[in-house]
Amino acid sequence: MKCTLIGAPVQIGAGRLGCEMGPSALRIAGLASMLTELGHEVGDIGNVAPTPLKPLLHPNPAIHHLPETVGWIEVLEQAAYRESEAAMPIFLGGDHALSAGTVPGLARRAKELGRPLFVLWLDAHTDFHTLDTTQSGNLHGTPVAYFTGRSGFQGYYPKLTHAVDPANVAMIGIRSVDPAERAALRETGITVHDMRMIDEHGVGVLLRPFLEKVKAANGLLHVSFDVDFLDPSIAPAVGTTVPGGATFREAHLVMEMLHDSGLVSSLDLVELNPFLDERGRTAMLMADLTASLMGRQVMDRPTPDYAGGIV
Ligand code: 4U7
Ligand code: MN
Ligand code: MN
Ligand code: MN
Repeated sequence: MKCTLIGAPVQIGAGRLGCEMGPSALRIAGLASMLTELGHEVGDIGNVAPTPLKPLLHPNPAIHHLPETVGWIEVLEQAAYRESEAAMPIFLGGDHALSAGTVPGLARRAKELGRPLFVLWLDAHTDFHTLDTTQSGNLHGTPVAYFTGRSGFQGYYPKLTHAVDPANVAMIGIRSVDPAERAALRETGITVHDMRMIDEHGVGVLLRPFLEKVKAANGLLHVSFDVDFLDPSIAPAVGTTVPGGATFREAHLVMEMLHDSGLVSSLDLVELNPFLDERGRTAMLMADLTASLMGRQVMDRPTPDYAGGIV
């Protein structure tokens, strides 16, 4: 498979600086050579830079770095659309605000291909705030609300060419949801699998029906992988740690099932803050998990085809 690495050193969407170093850390962890060893043809276009700033002021006083965020969204929408034509784009973050650019660009590509875009959101958080509801003002908490077409971004974030159907979004790993997000999520068709669901059913049982849905619809699948999906004990390099995250084994299973599905067409690796890492272990884990998603296996053993499922 052809894949292209795209560095997106966005850090102002988060509350703590440092995600700017994420693309470098992922490259230093050896991501490109791991993918080459798996037989992929890997390109790297380097890092993109935000479009020039336009003055923007929103009435919510908590919001910070709105013009910068919009600059990143614009450039990443274009990069995602362009780079998804000939290869699988892998975005090296950068904080999660970058997905407000990558996902709309991929939605535009999917529309052109006449195929629906599905999004798998691996995260502790739902990132479902609008500019009006965010209390931290950290805009990495807003991408899902934006790309699913919620109102509350008009006149600030770029006008969406194609929103993602909320029914095509599944979230796994959720364990921190603000009241305004929870209320808004109730009204949407987004599938939210919190950690309790993982504990009760197992992550494989939750993921399988979503993959079947993507396959049945001949969809494109974008995976947005926030480092804080993982438990902080194995992935400390993130500003927004929440205890009780996915284990090493759960994350590997998700990656291996994604690979076996053959459906993944693009990937965000986000929220890695190397300033908070311990001897590069989180960067290396993210690279390692990406290798699993791209086909590294312990044995040549396909995902068993269990009949049925709980959800
Ligand atoms: B991330 C938060 F309050 N909801 O809005 C907020 F809990 O991309 C966190 O998932 C957002 O890391 C986390 O600031 C954004 C908070
Ligand atoms: Mn996130
Ligand atoms: Mn998160
Ligand atoms: Mn985070």
